[in-house]
Amino acid sequence: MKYNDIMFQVEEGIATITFNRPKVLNALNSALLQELSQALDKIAENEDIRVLVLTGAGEKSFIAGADIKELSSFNALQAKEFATRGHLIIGKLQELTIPVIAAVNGFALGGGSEMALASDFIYASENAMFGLPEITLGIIPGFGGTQRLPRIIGKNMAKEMIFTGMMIPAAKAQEIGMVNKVCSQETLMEEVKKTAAKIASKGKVSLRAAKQVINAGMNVDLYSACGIEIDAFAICMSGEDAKEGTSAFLEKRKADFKGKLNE
Ligand code: CO8
Repeated sequence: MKYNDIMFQVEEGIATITFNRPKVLNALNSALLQELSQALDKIAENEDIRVLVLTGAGEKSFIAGADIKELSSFNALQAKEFATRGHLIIGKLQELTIPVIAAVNGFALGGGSEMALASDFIYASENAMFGLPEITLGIIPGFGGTQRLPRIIGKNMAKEMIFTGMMIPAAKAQEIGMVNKVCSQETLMEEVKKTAAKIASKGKVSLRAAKQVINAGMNVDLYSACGIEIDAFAICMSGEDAKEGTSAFLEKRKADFKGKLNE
C-alpha cells in the first residue's frame, strides 16, 4: 500500500508511523486521517508487530493540529462528520492491543496533542511544545482533548490549558504528568526505540492483558477494576508465556517468549 501523507515502516516488530506533511507542520487533514486509519488496520492484523511508534516528519513538528485550511471550510454537519471520524480513528489507535509510544518531536497542538494523548505514553524532544489552542480559533478541542487531557493531568490544569490555549514546553508537560521522558532532539528516536525494543521482548499475552486491564480499569470503580485484573491474571497464567517466564526465572535464564496468543 502506498501512502502520501504518512510513512509506515516495520522493523524488528516495531512499527513506525510518521505524519508526513512537513510543509504544514504535519497538520491533520481528511486524507491523512484516512491513511492513518488504513495503517492502523494493517497493524491490528499483523501478529508480528509488537509496538507502534508515532512521530512527525521534519525537525519542527509532531502535528500542529487539524488542518485549519480544511477546517475553515466546514459547516456544522461537516464538522460533526470530521470530528466523529477523528474520534473513531483516534479510538482505533487507543484500542490497539499493542503498546503505542508517541515520539513528540516538536509542536503537538490541538489534534496533535490529542493524538499523543491517545497513545500509551509520550517521550518528547526538548523543543516539543504541547497545547490545545482551539479556543484561539473560536472552537474547542474536537478529537478527545477535553476528555483525555483532564484524565491525564487533572481537571484544573486541563481547564487552564484549554481556556487559555497556552502552549507548554516539554519540561512542563513532563512535570504535570503528560510526558514520561524528555530527550534531546538527536536522541529522541533512539530512546523511544530502546524502550520499544524492551517492551517488544516481553510476552505478547501479558502485554495485551496489561494494556487492556489498565485502560478498562480506568473507566470503572476500583472494585470492578480489580475484578477485571483478577480475570486477566488468570487468563495470563494459563498461557505459554507465563510457563516460559516463570520457568526461565527458576532456571536462571532469560525468558524466550514465543508471543503466541492463547488458543
Ligand atoms: N493547519 C494548516 N496549516 C498549518 C497549521 C495547521 N494547523 N499549522 C501550521 N500550518 C502551516 C502555516 O500556515 C505555514 O504555512 P505557509 O508556510 O504556507 O504560510 C506553515 O505551516 C508553517 O507554519 P508557521 O509559519 O506558522 O510556523 P511558525 O513556526 O511561525 O509557527 C505554530 C508554528 C505556532 C505551530 C503555528 O503554525 C500555529 O499556531 N499553527 C496552528 C496551531 C493550531 O492552532 N492548531 C490547532 C488546530 S485546530 C485542531 O487541531 C482541532 C482538532 C479537532 C478538530 C475537530 C474538527 C471538527
